[in-house]
Amino acid sequence: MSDIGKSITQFIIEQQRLHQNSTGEMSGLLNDIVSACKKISHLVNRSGIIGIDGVAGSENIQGEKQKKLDIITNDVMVDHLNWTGHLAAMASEEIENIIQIPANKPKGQYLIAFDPLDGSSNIDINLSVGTIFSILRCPEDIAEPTVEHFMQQGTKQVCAGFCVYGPTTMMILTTGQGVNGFTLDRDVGEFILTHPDMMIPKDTAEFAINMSNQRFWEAPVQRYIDECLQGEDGVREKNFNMRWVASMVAEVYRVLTRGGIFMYPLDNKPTTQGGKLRLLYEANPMSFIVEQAGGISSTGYERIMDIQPESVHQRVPVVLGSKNEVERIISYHKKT
Ligand code: P6P
Repeated sequence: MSDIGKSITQFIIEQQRLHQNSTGEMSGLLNDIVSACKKISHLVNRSGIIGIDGVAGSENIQGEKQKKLDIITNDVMVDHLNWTGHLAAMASEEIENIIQIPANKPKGQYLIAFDPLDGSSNIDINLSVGTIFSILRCPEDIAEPTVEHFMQQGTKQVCAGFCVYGPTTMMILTTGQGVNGFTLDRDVGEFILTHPDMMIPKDTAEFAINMSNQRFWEAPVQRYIDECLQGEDGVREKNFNMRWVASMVAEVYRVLTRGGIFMYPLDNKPTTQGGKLRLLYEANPMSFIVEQAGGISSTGYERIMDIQPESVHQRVPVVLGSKNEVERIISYHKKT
């Protein structure tokens, strides 16, 4: 019998039962994240009505102008997660240092890194935004985790997910046994399994890249995009479509549903700090999901989930999506 229609709460608990020594901590943490994302969905949907859209007048550690919702959604994540006893510490795109669990609250065995509202530049133009999260184990017997405890390769993730606040609110989740998509049923306030076992088509004719950076790209990316633009008259012998939403959650969800390539490659802009996207709470969780759905996620030169992180807000180039297409791009990088 299909699992479609099953609630995310039931799904999480049944997944837990697949692991014999499970303590239920992960299930508890995931349910806390689900509650936070439901609250964020509500706030995003009402932002214009209750006056929390627009800019906050401040900058984050990234030097990016913060939206009011960047700060509010960060607080929602922290307030939903810092008291439940499942986490040892948190890291957020919006906060420079790691976030400790309050001394009077119980600690748990997991670490979480999150981007509370990815793509927030889209808030005021009513395009999709989302929350991305990555869950790691905290090394044993650590009373107060430090940045060093977050410096784990993406292969060490025990769970990754994102919630996309679009025409529908969807939660996409992996714990290493495939990728499942849940749609928020607002009438009952529960995420319902609508997209079980999501798999990325191995081939595609659709790429997503910010073309305004073209003059800054390295040769392999220039070559790949040029060939796509030549279409059926060129070596690819087929025409390509292009999308760019400027919201990674929307791009990755599209890739999960119909295939494609999403690229934010290295460029030689003076302001570039090794890439645009952040490793711990954007590239790694999305890479875990993409690989679990049969795709590939690379910098062009190496598998993203193999990178040894060196800092919380470290940036990396990202090329992810349909297996055969990413392999072609990787081959172009190898030839360089
Ligand atoms: P650009 C959003 O700020 C983000 O981190 C990703 O979600 C998105 O893919 C990218 O940056 C958009 O970057 O340079 O096109 O605004």
